[in-house]
Amino acid sequence: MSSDQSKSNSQSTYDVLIVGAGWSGMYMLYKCRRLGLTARVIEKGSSVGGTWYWNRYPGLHCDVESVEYSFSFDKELQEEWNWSERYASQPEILRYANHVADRFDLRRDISFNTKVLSLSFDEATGTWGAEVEGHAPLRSKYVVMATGCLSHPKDPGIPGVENFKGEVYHTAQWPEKAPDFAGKRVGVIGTGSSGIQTIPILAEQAEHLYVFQRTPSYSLPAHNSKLKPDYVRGVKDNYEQLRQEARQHMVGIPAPTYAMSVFDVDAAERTRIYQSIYDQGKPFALMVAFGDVLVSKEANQTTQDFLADRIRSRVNDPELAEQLIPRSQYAGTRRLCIDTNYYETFNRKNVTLKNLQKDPIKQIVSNGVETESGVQELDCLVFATGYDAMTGALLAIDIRGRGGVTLQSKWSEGPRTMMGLMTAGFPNLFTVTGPGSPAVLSNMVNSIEQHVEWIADCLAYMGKQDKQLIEADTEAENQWVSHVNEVANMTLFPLGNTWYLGANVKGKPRVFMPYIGGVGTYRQLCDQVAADGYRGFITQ
Ligand code: FAD
Ligand code: N01
Repeated sequence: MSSDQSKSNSQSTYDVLIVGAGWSGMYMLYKCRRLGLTARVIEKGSSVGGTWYWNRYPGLHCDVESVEYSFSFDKELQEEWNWSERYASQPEILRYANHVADRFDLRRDISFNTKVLSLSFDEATGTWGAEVEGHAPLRSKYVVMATGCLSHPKDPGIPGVENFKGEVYHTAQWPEKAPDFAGKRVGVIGTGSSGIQTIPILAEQAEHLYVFQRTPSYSLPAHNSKLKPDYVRGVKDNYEQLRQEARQHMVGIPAPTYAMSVFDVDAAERTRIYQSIYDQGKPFALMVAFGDVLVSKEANQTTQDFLADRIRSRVNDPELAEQLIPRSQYAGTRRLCIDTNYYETFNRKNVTLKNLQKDPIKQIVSNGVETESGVQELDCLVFATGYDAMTGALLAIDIRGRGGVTLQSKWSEGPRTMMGLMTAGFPNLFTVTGPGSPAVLSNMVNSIEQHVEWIADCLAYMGKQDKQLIEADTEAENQWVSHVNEVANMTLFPLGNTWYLGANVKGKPRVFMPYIGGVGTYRQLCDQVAADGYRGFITQ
């Protein structure tokens, strides 16, 4: 145990307990200090970075441009950090996370290799008690859950994994020491964003790569490149304006949003617009290039047709190309992927597509994957099978609010929150990017900053007003949940089988979890609630 850690173990009462040391937890800690509050961060991992600490798989890059997928709260930080690539790689983003931690001396208030197991609210004292693996119990007035939306890997639900005699990896728990795939037969299960990014690299390393695809995804070439110093200078000179635009934008990036219908232009013009965005490698921009792509099936069909043609143009074997094209899936209702050479990888001789829609997996056996047609022998198995998203990390902790009611029971039919920030019956417990907020549909750093700033302002308000408790009002929460559903039902999103709906996890209630009203609109609503003395929240 480090001396810092033993010091932290001796003090057990804080103003704020923060769970998680990704972007959300780090920035929350920074804000707490600025407010003069004592805070302790509990983090499972051995260092900061969250997503970028755990996901070390080869090929991982961000899907929002690096100059935008970064903190804006400190001008000097923004000025001194130089991104080398348009879409930075995981090692570079992790270096940035470490730089932020060092620059603001955050580590002294973070306990690494510790895990929150339970949280319970004591009504007599109005405080939270935490049981923490690897740490003495803690007590705090406030708790901020910065546990991440995509941090709890889901169980792939394939029988027999324990019988496999070869090496097993998960993209979300990738070892620090890179595995050596040379001369080996490697199988990857999953073709979402993680699979699509790592498959081209694994194909270069393995003797033979077998891609087990159940549902194909739409992907755009990233056209990643080194950033030129004069481009970076230009961004920095203009940063304030770019950040302002991002804060007001539907998905948190500084890009135009168009109200025009895809049918306001002829087919040639439409293709020209799609192609121009595609050639720039901008997945978010593609979905907001027209106002109706995410709300009209007919409009969306034009995007699907365009993307399907692009897939055909990248794969030599026409029959194989057809298998890589998503069917019955509205483009953009799953997060669009960006890739480097994903479809081209299937032109390699050492890559085989295993189409699970035609030939489903029966089980994992000692020497490989058994599908209905037989066993594919493998030396290594890589799961890129995704997450129990948005609620997984929260519900993995035994959280008990007023009257000992558990969060699991309150959310048994799906998460219920007031604006993704708090849930009624759980006073003084905040969620960063909680379900009911638009975060996962956006540039998440932008959304995280907005949430953390709202929570910090709320804590400052509580102090100034000498109030002890704040919690979501049940009636306001019900109205928010209805609003989230109402807005979602105006779009194509609820029609997908996606993690946004919990559809990827067996037994999970099927509820559209994010708020799709847009980052800019949501920010204004949150600001208005605060300006109205935290309307929809009960304070005392
Ligand atoms: P996280 O980074 O997930 O951090 C949560 C932390 O909480 C983790 O370190 C975890 O160990 C810790 N934790 C959880 N439970 C406990 C517990 N009980 N006790 C102690 N610690 C706990 N978003 C984008 O906008 N653009 C991108 O390009 C992008 N790329 C992504 C790539 C991948 C592979 C994944 C999985 C997600 C990506 N995302 C992206 C979403 C990404 O999760 C967010 O952008 C962001 O990093 C989330 O930060 P966070 O701090 O909220 O959560
Ligand atoms: O997970 P996913 P992910 N048998 O859920 C398949 C962010 N992210 O880690 O759809 C066979 O998207 C599953 O198939 P199906 C981003 O927000 C960003 O890839 O269930 N297959 C699917 O193909 C993203 O949306 C980046 O039929 C099984 C895949 O596994 C989110 O994280 C990079 C299976 C899972 O895809 C999650 O992405 C990475 C089974 N039993 C992640 N179980 C960037 O680019 C699951 N699958 C920035």
